[in-house]
Amino acid sequence: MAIYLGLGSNLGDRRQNLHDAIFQLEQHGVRCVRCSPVIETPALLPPDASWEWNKPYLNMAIEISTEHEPQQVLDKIQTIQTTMKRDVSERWAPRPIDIDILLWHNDEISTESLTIPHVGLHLRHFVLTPLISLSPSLTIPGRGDKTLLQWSSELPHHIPLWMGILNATPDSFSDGGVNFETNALTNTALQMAEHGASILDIGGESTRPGAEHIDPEQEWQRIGLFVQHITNTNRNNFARPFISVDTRHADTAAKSIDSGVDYINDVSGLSDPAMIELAAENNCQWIAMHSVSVPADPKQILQADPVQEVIVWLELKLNQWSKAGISLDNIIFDPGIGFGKDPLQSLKLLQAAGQFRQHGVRLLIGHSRKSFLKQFISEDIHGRDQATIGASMQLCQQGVDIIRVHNIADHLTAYRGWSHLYG
Ligand code: A4P
Ligand code: MG
Repeated sequence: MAIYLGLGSNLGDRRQNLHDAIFQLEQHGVRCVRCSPVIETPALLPPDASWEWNKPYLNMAIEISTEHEPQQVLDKIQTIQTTMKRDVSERWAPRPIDIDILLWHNDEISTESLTIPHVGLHLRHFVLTPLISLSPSLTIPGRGDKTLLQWSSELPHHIPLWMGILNATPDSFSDGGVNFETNALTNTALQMAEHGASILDIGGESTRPGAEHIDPEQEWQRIGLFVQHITNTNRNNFARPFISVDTRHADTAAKSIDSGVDYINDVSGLSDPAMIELAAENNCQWIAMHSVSVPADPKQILQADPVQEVIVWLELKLNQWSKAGISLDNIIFDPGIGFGKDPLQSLKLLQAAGQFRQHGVRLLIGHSRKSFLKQFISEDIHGRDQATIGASMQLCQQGVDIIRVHNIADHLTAYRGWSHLYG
């Protein structure tokens, strides 16, 4: 077990406030060991709140280490909140910063000023989503053996992490070529983060049907400068966008990890033993996708019930990865929409998405602009984006942890509308 804090801000420069608060915690001897990605969340309000309080939050969680006792950390939190001009006169009023102690190892503490685990942690997505991105299999002391992933699956709706797609490929199927330069990539990345992407996924190899194979050297030539630039720029930023590298090459994955990326997105589902070894040795997050062939080959598709086939594959792989020494807390499963599935099979996988989360690992879905959408909408990218957004809202309902899309700005707008109706 470890110690976790939750942070929220819905006044002023929210991202800067989160960063400043963690910086100040460090000055007070509360060291940040790991940060979660930052998410935007609709404000949870008391029943009699004024409409002016309804300002969206940015939330995140951090794992800390400290020599201080819990009450001393609470005192330091309150000092920081005061320094950052937090008005505590009204409970749940908008605030530049709120810092809560969520978990303190396995301890259960109940004093006049402190309740740990934090009350309501298991019922709030704005706490669960960031915590799950750090430690999905954590249990809550005093609340049985349900994991955080299971607690969140039981809630009626969900706050996902939005992952923005950045293609550094001249032949990619959707925004091919546009982002080929490091500067252009950096601009798009910053824009996506501003629009609400928690994670940016950069890829140098197209995996669309018929795409050309490239070797790891060519791949790194396409993405290396950008990856190094963006990780260096954000190295000391606690509230930074997280970086993922989309690669099936262990060499590229190793270079990306050395550069400080947070996720490796492997469309071959860790099929290369060198990738498994790398995943076992590094405490990075790994997205493992089910596929029948990479690049996708429309002639090679699953033969039976796609949901069952994918679940059988997942169970087999989880067993294999765990035997190889990979922590399953670091694995994110992707059923691979369109990779060896016909359009109807892709739809069935999307309809059943929530089920995959019952296998103890987080779930990512990447359906954005894919060709199965052509079955029921017009050909153009705009139409595909709108159909993608419609499907994404249903995926939020099903509890998908990470949704990987091209059009972050429109997704966040649609999501704000959808999520606010949950109150
Ligand atoms: N206190 C007791 N236990 C703790 C603990 N584990 N950590 C006492 C921190 N404080 C704890 O807290 C009020 C008192 O709770 C403290 O003096 C301390 O002695 P506070 O953080 O100053 O006040 P608050 O935040 O207004 O109340 P509370 O009960 O902590 O509420 P929450 O849970 O922080 O909820 N919507 C979104 N989307 N995102 C948010 O982050 N936050 C809130 C506040 C409401 N809606 C939100 C969010
Ligand atoms: Mg609070």
